[in-house]
Amino acid sequence: MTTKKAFSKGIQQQASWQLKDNQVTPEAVFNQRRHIVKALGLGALGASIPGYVQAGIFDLFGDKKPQAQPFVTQGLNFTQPQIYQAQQALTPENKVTRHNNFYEFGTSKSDPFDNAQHFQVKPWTLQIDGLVDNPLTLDADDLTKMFALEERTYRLRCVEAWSMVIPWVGFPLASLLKKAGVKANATHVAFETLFDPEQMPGQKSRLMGGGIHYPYVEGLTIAEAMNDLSLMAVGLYGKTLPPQNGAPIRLVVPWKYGFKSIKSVVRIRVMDKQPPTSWNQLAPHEYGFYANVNPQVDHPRWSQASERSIGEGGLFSAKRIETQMFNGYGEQVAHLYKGLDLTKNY
Ligand SMILES: Nc1nc2c(c(=O)[nH]1)N[C@H]1C(S)=C(S)[C@@H](COP(=O)(O)O)O[C@H]1N2
Ligand SMILES: [Mo]
Repeated sequence: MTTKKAFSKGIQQQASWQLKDNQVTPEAVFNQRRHIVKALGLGALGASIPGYVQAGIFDLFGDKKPQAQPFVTQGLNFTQPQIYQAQQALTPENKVTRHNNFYEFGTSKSDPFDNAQHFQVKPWTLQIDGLVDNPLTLDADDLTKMFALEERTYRLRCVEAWSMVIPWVGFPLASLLKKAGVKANATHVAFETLFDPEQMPGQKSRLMGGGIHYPYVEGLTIAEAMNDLSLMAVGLYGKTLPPQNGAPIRLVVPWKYGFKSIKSVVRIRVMDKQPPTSWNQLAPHEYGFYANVNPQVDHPRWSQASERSIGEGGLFSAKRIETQMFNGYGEQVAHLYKGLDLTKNY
């Protein structure tokens, strides 16, 4: 699979100066912010600037006042491969970090920001085991140092029919799996989020946690996991992830509904059968294992033909855009599903 091929609609090669007028503003703000950060002499992409300072300077349209002691993010070093740079307006950072699904911290969109600012990401242990030659145990520093980091802008399409465009920083899941050495009989990869009810109130009560049986678990086939698009993200907007977005490390699978992109991962297990997945277990007729974005297969309770683009369309309403098959990444992933009836295997 070559990365030089022309990409489908979603991520065509295009220079930033070719962006249409109506696409320019949020990205321009992002780039301008980088320059301001540099001009202030604050180091690589805002290293160690407390979130509230950044919010105060840059997040002009924030919905609510930040907490007194917000989580502090760190600047990251990364390359910017051309093919994964923004081809469309980025969702403003203050929407990406204030409109979240992270049921461990509560079920409303503002709960993760409100309840996760004191989440501990150090020490952290990420274990890679199961059907591998060399089981790995990564600590907090390994997460950002063990693999070369890249910035990649991906669309995120939630099954609830809203979407964002997010500049992630991370490394391919395949790099990690290759380092561990996947055994020949492996067929699937299972992922697990931290279980720590003391820090995650949603894990204490069924009401707070939306009925999910914790820890949150997800899974991919080996071929999906090895696809170059599958990213282990450790940052967004040039800095380490804030807790509400899945600090210190989360999966991002941009051609699937957002619930596959599991946050705050502590374990990755290579298996020889399909692992159980949280939303599928809770409501199997509504959420499948594959969960590929598909505008032709409606959710039992709503249409999947279009989506609300968060941050676009003004203060009180989001612009509606058409949903694309595989969220626009068909050229990279459609071959994975040859022969599979995508109207049934949702
Ligand atoms: N552990 C865990 N991971 C999770 C979720 C969750 O509730 N718990 N929500 C998922 C859903 S439904 C979506 S849409 C994305 C949202 O990611 P974001 O908040 O970074 O945009 O995270 C996914 N990962
Ligand atoms: Mo979602």
